[in-house]
Amino acid sequence: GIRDAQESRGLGDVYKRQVYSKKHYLRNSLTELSGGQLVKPFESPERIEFILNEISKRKLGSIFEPTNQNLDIVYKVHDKNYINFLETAWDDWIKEGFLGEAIPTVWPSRSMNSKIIPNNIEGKLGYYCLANETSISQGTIEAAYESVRVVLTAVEMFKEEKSIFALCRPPGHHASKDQYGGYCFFNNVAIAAEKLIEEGAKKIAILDIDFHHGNGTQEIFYNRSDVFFISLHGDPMEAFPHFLGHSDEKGIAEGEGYNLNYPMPPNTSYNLWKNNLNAAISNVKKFSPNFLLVSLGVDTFEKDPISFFKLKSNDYFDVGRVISSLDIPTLFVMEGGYAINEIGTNTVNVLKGFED
Ligand code: SP5
Ligand code: ZN
Repeated sequence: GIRDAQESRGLGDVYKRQVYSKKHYLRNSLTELSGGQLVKPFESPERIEFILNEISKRKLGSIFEPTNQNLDIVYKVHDKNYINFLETAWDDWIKEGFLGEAIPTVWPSRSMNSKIIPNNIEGKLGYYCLANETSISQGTIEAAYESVRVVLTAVEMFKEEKSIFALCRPPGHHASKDQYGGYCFFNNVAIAAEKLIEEGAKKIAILDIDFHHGNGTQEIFYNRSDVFFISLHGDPMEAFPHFLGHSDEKGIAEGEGYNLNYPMPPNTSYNLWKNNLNAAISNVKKFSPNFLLVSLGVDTFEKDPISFFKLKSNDYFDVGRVISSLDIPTLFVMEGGYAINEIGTNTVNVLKGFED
């Protein structure tokens, strides 16, 4: 069952600690624009429930609720106007009398690339959105803040634990300083990194193994050398988010050399993927960070409905083993994974492989 974080503090619990909030359910959008249709979103509440059930079934360890957290840290990662927009978007949309969920229809795209933020909600949606498969619905912002509380509670557990799992939902790695999309609103893993740095950490590595490139995380830390971002993902020439994630994106200014992308083609199987994981791991090792944050998506799975890699359920044990070889305090942060029936198995396989 779910225990209060206070309850077992300092008891030398040998099991992994996990943080989960049932309030993720507040993110319960009904529509995703996909293939020209409005379909039931792939990023659904059931995802996290399946993972939670598998954690209990396979006795992975204690599950904690998030504690009260100072959310000011969100302002260090995201733009103030963007946060204000997210907080008011649903109300503004409803005030216009619209009947569906909030979806933008127009953007400040290349041919009218204005930096002036419109007052009107339809204009604002276009300004702050990077991918409009992601509808904003009632409760979205509350769930997004709860997802941040989950990751911040997990960060606190580094005081007692070397490896932690934050069951974040909604996910975060596509959210940039001032844009939402790809099912993401606040960049949970970036907020965790910023929190650790605020508390004195000098060097953080973020290893993003979600199928999709973590464009938001890359953008947030692109000019910084204290956060090394490394991503394995579907080649943006063929896959979402389409406009970032190429191998020549190495970082800028002080951040040059602290961004690394491993794009891979359709039908990539574990053999090639693992070669790139090993290369990524050896770069993390050279960097020698105080903490490793893993953006953990299992949409690399062969049966994922929106992705094109071919990893098998058993491969995820090995993924966990390889990451654990670094022997660095590690926080796993949940990102994507849409093959509902296997999402629990695949996620827990990574964590079990890591433990062993
Ligand atoms: C966190 C995360 O994994 N976000 C991913 C968001 C991807 N959304 C757009 C997906 C479009 C995929 N279209 C491919 C259809 C394959 N039949
Ligand atoms: Zn993904």
